[in-house]
Amino acid sequence: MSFNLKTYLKEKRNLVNKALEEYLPPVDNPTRNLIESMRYSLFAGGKRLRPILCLGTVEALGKNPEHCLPVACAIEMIHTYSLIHDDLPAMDNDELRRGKPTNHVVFGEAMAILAGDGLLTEAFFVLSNYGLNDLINPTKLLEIIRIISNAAGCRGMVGGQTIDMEAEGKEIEPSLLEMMHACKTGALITASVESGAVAAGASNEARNAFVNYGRHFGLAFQITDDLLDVTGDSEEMGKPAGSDEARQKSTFPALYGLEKTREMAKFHVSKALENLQQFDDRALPLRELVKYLLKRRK
Ligand code: GRG
Repeated sequence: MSFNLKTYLKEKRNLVNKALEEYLPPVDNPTRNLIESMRYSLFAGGKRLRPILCLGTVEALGKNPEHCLPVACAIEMIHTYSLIHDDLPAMDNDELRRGKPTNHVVFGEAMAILAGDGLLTEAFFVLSNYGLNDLINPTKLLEIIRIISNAAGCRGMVGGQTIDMEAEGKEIEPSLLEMMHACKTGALITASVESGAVAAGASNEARNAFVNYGRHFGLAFQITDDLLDVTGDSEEMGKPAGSDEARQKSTFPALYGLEKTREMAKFHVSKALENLQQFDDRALPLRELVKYLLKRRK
């Protein structure tokens, strides 16, 4: 079967961008600045990785991914809020993201906080307002909301961010490093595939396989992100390389060295692929996507 990942990603990104436009409130007074600030980061050129994982899972299970667009877009809104808050002076104090000035640099700190709050809340509005359709019934929608809120909050992303913040400048145990990443970036990635699986009506066995794919994908993603911070090109990445070391962050390369870290990335990619073995050719995009992590440059 011939398959072009680049074309696939572009097609899915377009679908997601169109749906986001449809769901977002219009830029209008008196909240013009807030909506502009939310839109600025939401349309700043993100890869749309999490929504694509969600749609790809629905497709792998033979269902129409378009029915899952509200779920995919809600996840991207949560992801974008997390990046806006992560860049704030009180957190990482970053001035560049996706090659553009960060939200607080453009709109000021207070508005950036509100834009993040707005996006997080909007995600759950989108889910509840647009989520029900021929594929997703109320029971599935409630389960999807449970999965996403669990992954985004203190048991997931916010919890991971807390561990990260408190570990800065300290050397942490490898097990805590893995747990931090599983929560900080892995949880939302896993929730993207799991919610797609629930929407498509996966059996328990299939759902577990996707969850395991998501966990290994998340770790491979974070490990390759750490590698890029050491070996990547600032211009291509749209953010400065070497920032982890400058901040004395515990990373996989710092703990294990480059060679072992590359092996670990390969290991998680192969485990992710192993979990897709039971699925047919419709899972090809998910297979190619995880393999692509080993080649990514941003
Ligand atoms: C502030 C509550 C709160 C959480 C922040 C996810 C996160 C938690 C921080 C991001 C820190 C970071 C840069 C981690 C490295 C991996 C990562 C999540 C990169 C950004 O995700 P991509 O590459 O971004 O999918 P794009 O720009 O493509 O959307």
